[in-house]
Amino acid sequence: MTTAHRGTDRSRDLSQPLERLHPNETIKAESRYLRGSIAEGLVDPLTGAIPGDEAPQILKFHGVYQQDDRDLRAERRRQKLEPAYQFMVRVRLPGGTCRPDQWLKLDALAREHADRTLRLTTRQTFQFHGVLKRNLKETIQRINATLLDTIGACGDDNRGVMCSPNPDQSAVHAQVYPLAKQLSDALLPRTRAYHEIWLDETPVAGGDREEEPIYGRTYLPRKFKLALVVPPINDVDIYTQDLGFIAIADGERLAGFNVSVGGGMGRTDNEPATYPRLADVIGFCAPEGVVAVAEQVVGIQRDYGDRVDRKHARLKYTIDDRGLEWFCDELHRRLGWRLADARPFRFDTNSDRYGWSKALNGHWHYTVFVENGRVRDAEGLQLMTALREIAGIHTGEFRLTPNQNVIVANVPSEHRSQIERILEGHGAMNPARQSVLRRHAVACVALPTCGLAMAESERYLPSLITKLEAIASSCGLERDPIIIRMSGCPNGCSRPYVAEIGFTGRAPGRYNVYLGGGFHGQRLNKLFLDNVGEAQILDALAPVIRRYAAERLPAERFGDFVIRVGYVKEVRAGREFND
Ligand code: SRM
Ligand code: SF4
Repeated sequence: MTTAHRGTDRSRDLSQPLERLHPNETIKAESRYLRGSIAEGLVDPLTGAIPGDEAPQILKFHGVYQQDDRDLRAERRRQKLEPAYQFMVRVRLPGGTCRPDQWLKLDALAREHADRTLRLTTRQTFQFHGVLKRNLKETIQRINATLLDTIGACGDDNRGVMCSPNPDQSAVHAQVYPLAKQLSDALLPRTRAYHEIWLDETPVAGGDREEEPIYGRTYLPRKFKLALVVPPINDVDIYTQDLGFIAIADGERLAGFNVSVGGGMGRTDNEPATYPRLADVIGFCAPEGVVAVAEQVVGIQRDYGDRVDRKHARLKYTIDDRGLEWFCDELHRRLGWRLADARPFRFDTNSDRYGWSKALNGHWHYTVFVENGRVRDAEGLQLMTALREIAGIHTGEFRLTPNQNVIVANVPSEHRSQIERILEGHGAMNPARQSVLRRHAVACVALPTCGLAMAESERYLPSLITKLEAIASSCGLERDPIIIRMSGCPNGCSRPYVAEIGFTGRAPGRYNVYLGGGFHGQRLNKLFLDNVGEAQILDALAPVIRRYAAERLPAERFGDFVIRVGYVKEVRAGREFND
């Protein structure tokens, strides 16, 4: 299959005067292909920030966010000091897989230049928090020295490509994973800016006249996310992705992929024109067609995505505004061929299976529970040390999961007991010790690093879960999973709008509560409580959970139950979310 319509620098932005567009469009257009003033800002001794309004925007394309420690904000202001500037660095890790030697180097970096933690994200990668400006360049250089990088991990481009990480589930996994890397590389910005700024590559003569064959000089209107999934485990939450490839097996052979488009979580409170949306499955393509489909979907979004209003700029709105039929016609026209009819598939969960599981090749995988993705050493649980020691002896690889856990993958039988001893010695063995609610919970980072957080998430969900556990066990629900996700603001980084119970932060200590998401990510939830504190949350949820225990039908999931008995209305499309 060929790519009949490859993108060139003919983005819709070039046909419109820049002043009518969102200011970020001017920043991108004038950045000389993502150079901006980053290099100058890095050596400015007067501030811990990279100064200027544009540099932090361009920095994101390099996988770096300028942040400040929000725990210190008020005190610093009182002392008339600038905010405690620091940087978050996100690694590009297609499919969430890395080698033990890479783990060891990232672990060392986290202890030397970050906050002595490794943060595993909901898109299967590592984040470093708390990196100071003076250490930023060395941090990125050392990530590159591990043969990983950070380009395209953030910004208005294709983000980290996700892929179901459980290689033991079927022979098809081995055929799907390489495509994650291939897609990530195919959609990478081509500018040499990254190499010049961070890796001291000699600037290309006339560097600002580079070509970006896929993106053009203003890149995409907004971030773009894609994932590959292998049924029956929807761990990547395929319906929340801008573009999804759902593997279809023919026995042990990968026959191809169903293609899904138009998923997204982000919304803004009190702005009903913004809403989460689940992707539509639009057809089937052979494995050889995947890169072409991705390039053309990105091209459509580049040319038709909204460059005026960033709250309306994701692919989900392009599709809802113009219609799915229009989108499919445009895709087929650009491809020069048509997707075939979608094939049947089935999901049964979007969660991880913890502990040991046996792979088809006779090796073993151990899924380690990492509460809310934070790998650190704490009293009674030295997870960071345990994983470092495992990395020191492990002959397989590490796979990060979209639920913020890590799989010690491909362990030969003879190494099993050694791995167990290390985990046991550091309090990290046996995830079954955790309650079933906790094992199915996800929280975004939020405070103190996230500049957009309105309420706590990662630091608060564990204690809320303890209280919900007490309610669940008081009515005999100790063994029944309920998918719980919390985000510190409505942006939805923990994908809370597909959770059976979703929380999003409104203000310190206050949350919206959503009920009724599908157990395997197949349905959006619906607002149940608006802007409430913990006491109201527990008062309102306790009777719902107790009634679920008493009145559920055989095998009925919590999300289905709350709709059947009328706690919330079923949401069948993103546009119904705010009704
Ligand atoms: Fe996210 C912005 C953290 C996955 C939707 N997200 C942010 C920022 C960078 C805040 C900012 O812009 O200043 C957060 C940095 C916090 C910090 O201190 O680390 C942040 N997002 C995260 C992570 C680390 C959450 C986590 O706990 O794991 C995840 C990193 C993923 C990665 O490795 O690339 C993360 N973010 C997601 C997801 C889930 C997903 O992609 O599967 C979503 C929902 C899906 C989607 O995009 O629709 C998500 N993040 C957002 C949004 C809302 C986008 C929108 O369309 O409205 C923002 C805000 C924005 O872009 O303006 C955001
Ligand atoms: Fe920050 Fe909001 Fe994302 Fe949480 S959901 S990490 S608070 S942007």
